[in-house]
Amino acid sequence: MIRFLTAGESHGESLIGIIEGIPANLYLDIEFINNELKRRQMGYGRSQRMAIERDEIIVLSGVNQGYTTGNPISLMIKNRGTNIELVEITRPRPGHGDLAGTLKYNQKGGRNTLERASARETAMRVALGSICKLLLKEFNINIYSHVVQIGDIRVQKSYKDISREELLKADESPIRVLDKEKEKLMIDKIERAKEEGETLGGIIEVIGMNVPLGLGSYDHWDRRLDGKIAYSIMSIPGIKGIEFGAGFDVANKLGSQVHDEIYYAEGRYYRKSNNAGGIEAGVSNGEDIILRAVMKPIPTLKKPLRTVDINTKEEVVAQFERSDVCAVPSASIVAENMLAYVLANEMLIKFGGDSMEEIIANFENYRNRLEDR
Ligand code: EPS
Repeated sequence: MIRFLTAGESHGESLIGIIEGIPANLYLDIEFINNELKRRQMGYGRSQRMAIERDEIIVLSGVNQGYTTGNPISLMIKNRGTNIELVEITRPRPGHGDLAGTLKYNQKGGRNTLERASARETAMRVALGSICKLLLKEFNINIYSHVVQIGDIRVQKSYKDISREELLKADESPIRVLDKEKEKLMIDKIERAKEEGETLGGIIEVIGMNVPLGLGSYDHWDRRLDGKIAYSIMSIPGIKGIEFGAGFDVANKLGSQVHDEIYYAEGRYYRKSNNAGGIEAGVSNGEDIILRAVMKPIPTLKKPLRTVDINTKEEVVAQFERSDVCAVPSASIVAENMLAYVLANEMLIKFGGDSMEEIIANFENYRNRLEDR
């Protein structure tokens, strides 16, 4: 089993992460991990802070001569953008954790909540998740993402029409959008929101390719793969909902229009549609895992909403400090890496072992058994 913890404040010295359960003898490609961190930092509409940060990992333990040892891996990312005045937050922002955190932890204000609830923490999640991505790559499992909606502008293309090669092009777009016309409209929209002191949310799509049949289980409620993925994606700051495959649209359709018919060729079962998003009864069915998640607009507004001063109880407007206008493209990279964590963990649950060699042998054995079944 893989487990991880992160620590660190948004404007503290650094972020720290510990991940355990990564098997021995996995090549830890630092360049790949740093590139994932770079992908998360990009995106039109991020705070000026992204020009300051140059996220890079420092490996503190669990790796010897480039390979994992099976020991817990600990990482550090240094914060550079710590140049703001850390004033107390006494006028809590609606939609942020300021008020609940102040009262729950008996604080003078929301500062300590802001520091930990900040999406800065997701930098470390991406670093740790990209170790999981490296593990998945050993089995040719890859994860992609793109942005399908920002504000009310939606890309019409669905996952059915997008190839792997096309998905790779999301990295070339400043907002990870695969439709050039919509991309322009979205960038204009972000620009306008910025001028107006507003913020924007959106929808991301994440795709796991070449995921083997049989990850997850229906034997108990907490082993269902879709449940585990939903939990991990919903844990990303700002995410308010998730759907798989055809998603909420299935409510409008008949059973015969929704379920993916089963075919067989060249020693394997396959489907011509993927409305299930690659999961049936909580188990991966061998098709791509497809999910979409919605992110709310960032709660820190230059054009602030009404709130109550926690000292005077007077009606005031919410506090503002440097923030993003739109972080939807970044959320897609965080979601890729949270999905990688869940899938890598499921690979170990099913094919578990202490070294990569052992896991690969278990996997091959299973694959041979499935052939011509
Ligand atoms: C964030 C506010 C901004 C973002 C930050 C998340 O930070 P600051 O207030 O220092 O400008 O830049 O995101 C990151 C630092 C990051 O690495 O993603 C917030 O309030 O959540």
